[in-house]
Amino acid sequence: MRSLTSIPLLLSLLGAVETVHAATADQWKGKSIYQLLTDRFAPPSDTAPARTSPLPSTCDPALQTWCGGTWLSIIDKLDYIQGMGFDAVWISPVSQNIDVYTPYNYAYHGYWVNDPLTLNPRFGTSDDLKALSAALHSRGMYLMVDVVVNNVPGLTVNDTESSKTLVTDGSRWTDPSEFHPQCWIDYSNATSIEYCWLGDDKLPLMDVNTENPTVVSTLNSWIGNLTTTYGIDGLRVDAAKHVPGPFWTDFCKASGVFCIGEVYGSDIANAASYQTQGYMDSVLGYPLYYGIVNGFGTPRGNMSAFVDIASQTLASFPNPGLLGNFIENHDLPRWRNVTADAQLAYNAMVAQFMFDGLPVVYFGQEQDFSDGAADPYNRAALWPSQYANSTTYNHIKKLNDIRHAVISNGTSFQGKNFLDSQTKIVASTKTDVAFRKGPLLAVLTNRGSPSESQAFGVPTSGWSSQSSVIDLLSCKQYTVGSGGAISVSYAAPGYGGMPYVFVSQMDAQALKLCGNVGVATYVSANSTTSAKSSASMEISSSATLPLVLAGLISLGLGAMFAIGTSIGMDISISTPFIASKSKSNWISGSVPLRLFVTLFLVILLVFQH
Ligand code: ABC
Ligand code: CA
Repeated sequence: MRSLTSIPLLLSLLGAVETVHAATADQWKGKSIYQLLTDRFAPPSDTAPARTSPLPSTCDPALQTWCGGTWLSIIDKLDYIQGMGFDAVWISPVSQNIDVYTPYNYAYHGYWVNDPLTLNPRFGTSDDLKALSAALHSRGMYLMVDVVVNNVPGLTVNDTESSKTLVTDGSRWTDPSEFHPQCWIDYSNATSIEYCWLGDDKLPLMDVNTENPTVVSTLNSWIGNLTTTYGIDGLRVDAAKHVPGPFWTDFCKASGVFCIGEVYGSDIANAASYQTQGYMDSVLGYPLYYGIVNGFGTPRGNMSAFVDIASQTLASFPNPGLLGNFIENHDLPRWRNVTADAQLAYNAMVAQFMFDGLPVVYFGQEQDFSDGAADPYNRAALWPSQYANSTTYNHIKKLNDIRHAVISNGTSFQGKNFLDSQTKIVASTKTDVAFRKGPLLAVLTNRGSPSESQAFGVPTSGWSSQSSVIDLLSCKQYTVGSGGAISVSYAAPGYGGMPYVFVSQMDAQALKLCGNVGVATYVSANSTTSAKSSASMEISSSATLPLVLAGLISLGLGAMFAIGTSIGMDISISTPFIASKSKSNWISGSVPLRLFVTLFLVILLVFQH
């Protein structure tokens, strides 16, 4: 009897636990986020019927109209997102939009919110949004919702006329006191950015008076309700730079969850002020985005600009680990529209994932979508891609896997783990950059796909000379050269300017991302050219015979050196195995030691054969 009465209580308690799923900045640390537009990510299905009728026969982004995606249809494709290793999904704004034809067509994107307090019926019902939230949580994933409070669409620049339209449109704000007086934003003036209007005279985005006490209290109690009702874990705050900062401090506190703001622009100090002033937990990494565009947007682009922006970012943000790092979004050109070169794109993505911050991948990036130099063409539906298991999909999976593995293993370097170590740029040239974050060393270039018999030497990798390291992207093994130098090759045909993510061999074994990379089981190199011209050593298990020969040659060389040095000759020689920038340290070792090591190697290899 007693147990029967407690069942409903238990269920309601479980329900409460289910909906109250707020996540703090600390809990978001280390997560990676998939950004999607609800209308365009997944098509209607039997379990997710369309809520717009009729739908266009094909989803042409130029039409700027609804294509049928809903909160329920997102659930259909969560395997696809989770399969890439994402921890969180950021969806379009969930609130009611104007539902009329405008000079820019329809509000399929969800940003023309006219009532934050009501859900957008085009995307589903309250139960549907709860279902999406529950589906994500049951996978251990987070839900991030985009929120728009700065502006509401007006349809006319005339304040009084606007008020009338707003009433008939069902707008939350209708009284002129709830808006800032009309003026268009002058981007050279900080006050204007906060108090004037976004949009244009064809579709004004009326600036909400975020100092009006009624507006403020309505918004603050709404956001607290929204996050608890739907179990929202984080907010992407639209147009954050257009609202005076102190408003956000209270709004984000009221939300009870992690807030990441959109501060669109390259001004690092301005973006950093959101963290330093405590306006919100973090911002999207617009400055770093411009850095990546400069550094990796064009072959042999401006790597020093990347290094500059990256260093300033690290110096200016109190918590760069919470920045949202992206290389495309619904307002920007597709990355593959910026660059057609696959290796450049791969390098940019490694920067996005390995730098301090939370990687944010915009849906379609994993399918190399390249149509879309601008809104609305950068918002194509994903379904024509058939959710293919593309190369880039797998690259992203690999990068997420690397992050998960180092985070869950607590892999550390000099006593600091991945999340607690700040990115440190350790070397750069006009075309290359190497940065360390904890146990990982990313070595990137903007040379592009064509191969060239060139190498990039990182003089001090942080690892000791002669130790073994693994590139987690190719699973190839390298030997660190003298003074801790690592040098990478760009000579592999078709793989020219490839990226590298190194980890010590010992850590690689623990991470289990490259099979068993033990001392005796060297991973086969897929290109001998890269091994030869590479400054570093790669040993293939199928290449024992050539190695025996190499050993014998070395023995000969060793003997030559022994004789040469004993008769006072100054011999300097560079072998194909040794970093071009650094000379072999075993060549500079003592003669008996050299001979002994060579002999030992030869015996070992013959045995193995
Ligand atoms: C509509 C049509 C488009 C048409 C456009 C004029 O109107 O759809 O076809 O071209 C929503 C919709 C859009 C819609 C707009 C306006 O509303 O999604 O489709 O465009 O009706 C957020 C959202 C965005 C959303 C809104 C509005 C805000 O992400 O999707 O748009 O709720 C500014 C805002 C930023 C806003 C962005 C679109 O506009 O700050 O919040 N995004 C400079 C400024 C930025 C400015 C940016 C673009 O231009 O500094 O503040 O963003 O206008 C660098 C500089 C930067 C500079 C860039 C361009 O160059 O360092 O400072 O940014 O070098
Ligand atoms: Ca404003």
